[in-house]
Amino acid sequence: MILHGYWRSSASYRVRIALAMKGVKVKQVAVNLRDGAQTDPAYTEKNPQGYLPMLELDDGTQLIQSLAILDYLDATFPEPSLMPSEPILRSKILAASMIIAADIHPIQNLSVLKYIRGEFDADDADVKTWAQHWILKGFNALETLAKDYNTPFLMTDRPMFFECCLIPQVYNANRFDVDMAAFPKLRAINDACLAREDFQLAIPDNQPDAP
Ligand SMILES: N[C@@H](CCC(=O)N[C@@H](CS)C(=O)NCC(=O)O)C(=O)O
Repeated sequence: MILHGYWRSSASYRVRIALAMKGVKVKQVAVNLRDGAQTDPAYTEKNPQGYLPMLELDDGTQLIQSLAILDYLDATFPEPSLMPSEPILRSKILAASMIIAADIHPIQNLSVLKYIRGEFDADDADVKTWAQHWILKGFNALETLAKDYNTPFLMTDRPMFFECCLIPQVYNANRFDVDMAAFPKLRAINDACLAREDFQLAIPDNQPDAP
């Protein structure tokens, strides 16, 4: 399998975590977001959306959308599972993951930030205020949801689907200087995950294309 990704792409980072947790080795191909390689026809003919990541299977099948890729990996390499089997807990973990993947991350994606700079004259400070606003809103909701669970990870005793999404989003929050003081549980989850060897394999700085 080939993972088309970028060291700093948080959606690629989600997939790298899942692969590392499951001990699945893939070839990594870097698509340099800073150079705009995601809009190059060589890439968009594989992924017309022009976003990372994309997982190319050995038979050439191309899978896009990080959460759909996590779902594929979980179905194909079931151990350790990323989702509990109990339907309510499963739904709650998926909902928490979507707070990140559907509600926080898309509005501070590279192309969105480029758009607000270009169309609305946003400068670096505006962009930072914008990103911090949406990250704080989502993290507030997650910290509140976490209060119902006395567990080391969001709602479970080991990292699962949600943690594949959270740790890249915290990395992203740090890039935007988000003050994490109000989120003790999210910080504890982040620390516990980053203390693990599998999460370390997936961190941006440990990728072959990291400068
Ligand atoms: N919902 C998509 C989001 C993918 C996405 O936004 N990827 C970013 C990198 S983290 C990207 O490729 N951005 C390129 C751009 O905005 O031009 C997923 O989860 O895979």
